[in-house]
Amino acid sequence: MRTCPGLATGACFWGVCRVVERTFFAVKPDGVGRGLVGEVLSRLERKGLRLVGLKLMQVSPDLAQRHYEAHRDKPFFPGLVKFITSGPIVATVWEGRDAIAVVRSLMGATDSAKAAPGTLRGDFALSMGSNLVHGSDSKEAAEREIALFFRPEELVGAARPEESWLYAGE
Ligand code: RTP
Ligand code: MG
Repeated sequence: MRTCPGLATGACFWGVCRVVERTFFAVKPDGVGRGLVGEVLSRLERKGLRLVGLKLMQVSPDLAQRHYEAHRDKPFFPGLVKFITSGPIVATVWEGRDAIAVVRSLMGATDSAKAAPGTLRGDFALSMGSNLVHGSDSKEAAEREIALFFRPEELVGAARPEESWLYAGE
């Protein structure tokens, strides 16, 4: 595989070029505090997604408010900001085919008690508030959230040798 010239997040396999999607994904303070970082990230790695950004960080109230600005008027907003700033998170960016939808499906439903077994929330959480992980829910959100948490130079594309097996020429 090689990176396509002219495409910010493109890739070529056997001469076929495709646009690869990027998404923002975070392990929330409960996941870090419960020692589940490795377990969580390994699910995305095993799926075949490519890790292109990673940092352990403390979210400030200002960053939390900007990240969750779509929920600013909701009654749960103050609690959401309090929770996401209550301890370190692991902020990541992943790349791959349909990465946004793929990560959302690996996460499971927002209310962990209702999340399907086999999903991250379904297997490791019980709560609506402390629901372990965050993932961008649209292309616009992914672009916005990646830019909020990472500088461009912090994102590193590292091809995985087995990608020729992961993508059947798509
Ligand atoms: P996230 O943004 O954290 O990845 O979660 P999500 O997309 O699955 O859910 P979203 O609708 O974006 O809500 C953001 C977070 O707010 C809390 N929430 N509480 N009490 C409630 O009705 C309620 N609804 C949402 C959850 O912690 C959710 O992760
Ligand atoms: Mg959301």
